[in-house]
Amino acid sequence: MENKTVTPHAKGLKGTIKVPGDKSISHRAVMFGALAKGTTTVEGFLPGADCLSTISCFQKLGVSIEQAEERVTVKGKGWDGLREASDILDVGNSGTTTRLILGILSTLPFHSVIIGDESIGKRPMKRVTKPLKSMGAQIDGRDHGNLTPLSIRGGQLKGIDFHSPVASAQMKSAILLAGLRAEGKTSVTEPAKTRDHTERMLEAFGVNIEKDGLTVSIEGGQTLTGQHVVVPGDISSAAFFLVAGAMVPHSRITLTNVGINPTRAGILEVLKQMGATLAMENERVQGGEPVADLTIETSVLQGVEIGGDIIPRLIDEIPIIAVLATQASGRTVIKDAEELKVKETNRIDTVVSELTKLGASIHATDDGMIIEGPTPLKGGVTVSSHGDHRIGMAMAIAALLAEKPVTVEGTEAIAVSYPSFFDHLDRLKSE
Ligand code: SPQ
Repeated sequence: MENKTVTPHAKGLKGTIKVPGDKSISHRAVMFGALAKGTTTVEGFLPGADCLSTISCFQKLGVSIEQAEERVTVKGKGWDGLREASDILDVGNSGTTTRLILGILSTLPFHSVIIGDESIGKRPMKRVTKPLKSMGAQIDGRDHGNLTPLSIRGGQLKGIDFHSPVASAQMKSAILLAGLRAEGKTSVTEPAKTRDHTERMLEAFGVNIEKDGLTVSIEGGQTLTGQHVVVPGDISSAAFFLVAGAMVPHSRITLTNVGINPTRAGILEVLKQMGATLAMENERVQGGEPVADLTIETSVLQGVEIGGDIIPRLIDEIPIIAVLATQASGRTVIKDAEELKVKETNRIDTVVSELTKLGASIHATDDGMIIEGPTPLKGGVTVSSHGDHRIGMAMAIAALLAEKPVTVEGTEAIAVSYPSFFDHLDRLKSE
């Protein structure tokens, strides 16, 4: 296990950072490239551990994929070009790889086995395997097909009209991908709008999609054609430095080329509501996704209430929003966020336990947390990532404001989504 001691840095973070490529979009670019006919080239790919797991799974399924840093070339031969793997498919720590590949494998007339790490082994897959089984796929695994290892035998599926009980882009995507090869129409209706990268990118690959409010529908039998995909910077990675810039005194940070897709940009609304000085420049559309350069400065912050439909639009940013809330005046309430319990860790428990070690006034609720601020954060303690990249980064940012150095245990997890995180942090400290 790797540990990192982060020294406080109250004298300010300054500079410009280009955050790495969006994780959700990088996964989809490789997957859709593998399903498409013709070559797909990806620029700005995130070479994080999760996206490398996606590449390795599709290579095992017979797809030629070359990756060098942020450039990927996928030589797709269409769905029929995928072959039974001679080995198990290891998804590592990646929930996105697991759930989306389940949708794809359900349509393929051969046997596959998916495994992942200890964290993946605890994450619920029935939310995806149940509807896929009702479409005709044969899937089994521990806990009646809920937990990895999962064994899949796919084949000809029937379209479904699925009303999802939880707002999850991974569920929506898995079912739509299966629907692409199913007989008839497949519809997914969500309780609240989730990230729409699958819909946007499938359209760019030539697929016809119908959207009506919270319902997305797709006709089976459509083909994908290889594309050039430009991946924007990941707003979920930018979030750590947006928060650092807002709360560390004397800071001014510019983050360039950040994806600001409204289904992901809830953090920007929350920062503004909390009083952050945040500017957005150079708004443009790149590869079907809106992007902008964001500049944040040290700000006077107030607590807020966050709940309802905004939650899926900032679910992965809640750990770092909790850190920000420790420095805001008054109470911050985060509610309707039960989904935090089924991420890489139970992020309600891990955020509350680690911020408590730093002296924050925070307590868990059934569906979120309540934080009272502002509180000074104490140093000289050891906190843990619990193997969760977002918890590791949130703790490293919190440590910038502590009274003494803080040791963050398990920092290797950060490579899942932001391998250059500490290099970027050091650069902002030194400018
Ligand atoms: O891929 P994984 O492990 O599920 O990653 C996380 C993360 O914090 O990076 C969640 F733990 O992001 C998910 C996100 O929470 C990525 C994702 C996607 O790319 O479709 C959707 C969200 O998950 P869900 O379950 O709400 O659909």
